[in-house]
Amino acid sequence: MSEELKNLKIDGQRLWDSLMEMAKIGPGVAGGNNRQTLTDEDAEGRALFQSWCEAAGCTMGVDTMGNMFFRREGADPSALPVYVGSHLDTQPTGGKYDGVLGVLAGLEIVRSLNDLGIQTKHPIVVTNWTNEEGTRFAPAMLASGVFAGKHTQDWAYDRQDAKGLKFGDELKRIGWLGDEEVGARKMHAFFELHIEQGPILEAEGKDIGVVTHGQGLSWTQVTVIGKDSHTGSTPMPMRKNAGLGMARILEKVDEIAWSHKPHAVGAAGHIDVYPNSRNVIPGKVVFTVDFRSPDLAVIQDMEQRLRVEGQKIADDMGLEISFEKVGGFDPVTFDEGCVTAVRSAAERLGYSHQNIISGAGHDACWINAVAPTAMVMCPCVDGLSHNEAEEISQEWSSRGAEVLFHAVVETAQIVS
Ligand code: HGY
Ligand code: MN
Ligand code: MN
Repeated sequence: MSEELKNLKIDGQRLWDSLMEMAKIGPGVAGGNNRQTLTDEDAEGRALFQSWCEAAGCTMGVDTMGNMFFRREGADPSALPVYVGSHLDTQPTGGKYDGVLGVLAGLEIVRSLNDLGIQTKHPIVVTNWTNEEGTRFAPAMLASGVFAGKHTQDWAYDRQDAKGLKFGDELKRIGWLGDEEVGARKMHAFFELHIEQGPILEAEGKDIGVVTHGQGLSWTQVTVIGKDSHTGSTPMPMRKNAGLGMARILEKVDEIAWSHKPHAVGAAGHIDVYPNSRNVIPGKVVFTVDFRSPDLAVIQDMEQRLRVEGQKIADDMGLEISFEKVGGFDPVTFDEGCVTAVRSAAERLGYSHQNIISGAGHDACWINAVAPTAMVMCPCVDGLSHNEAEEISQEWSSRGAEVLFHAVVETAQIVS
């Protein structure tokens, strides 16, 4: 089998051109992308992806969470397909490669198999998972989570964005509410290529990350209530400053994460201050604390200490506080067989590689619960992501896609 795989090459320039073409849809303001889930820009990107996949001979299926599936037939149509993909939605100040590289590398595999006239035993299905980012509608990996049975569809449909628009209504509005039952599809395996979104591979001079595990994630939404009052005429002892309460709690979040160094991380990326007026003491703040670690016990300790310390800070300041778990998943261990397929592909191709734990969450973290799953990572410049300046080299994208190609085709088994 390995001999046949040796000459499997993708067209790196075609993949790069497709990345640049997709990047024109939902442009950001600083060279990246703002193609948030279920926006008109997301719909435009989906339509472009659909046109490319259908031009490559694939047939489309869409489920009731808007997940898109493009099937390349196999020699044995009854064999469970090998799925490969990621997400096309971006952060509001996102990069051109986060998620998109994994989806378009899946398409490049189909295009390359067509060029090479290769048929695989198992069908291959290229996938775009809806709302991986979880920015507009929390939590992250929402649609792959419903697919894996982690959330109900009704709960997902009710998720609201900052303007009070509901996920289910927006999915219908953009015309991507499919008819397939979500989660009904069964997989032989799932592979996802993703940029590392961290500094390790570039610093170590490695082209490929063989992702053995994914760290766990916890999102706790904290609401602190004080009292709106005049910033000028309210004496200091009389203030009930929710903004100050939040600041003290966020100091504590940083301390808690550092107490579990070197792996744990903690911060708040989402912060809403009310009334957010220059001369009003904030009477209410709502913010989401994002804790992560490869160790579940550490995540649970950080969550617990946030509640205890946060309550103490609020009590000392005469503030009210409430906590709501709005997202999270346990650390994952990817499938040994699929991880080995990734590692042996990198070895066969002669690409430098190392094992790595994913710092970011990915759809693969949920799909791992319902199918043998593994990820391939490529470096990104300065480890930067979730920033419009996110950058990778064309060589990194080609090598990551080639390793993905070998792992997918080895798992799908070449028959001719
Ligand atoms: O939050 C995450 O880790 C992913 O980028 N959505
Ligand atoms: Mn991503
Ligand atoms: Mn992301």
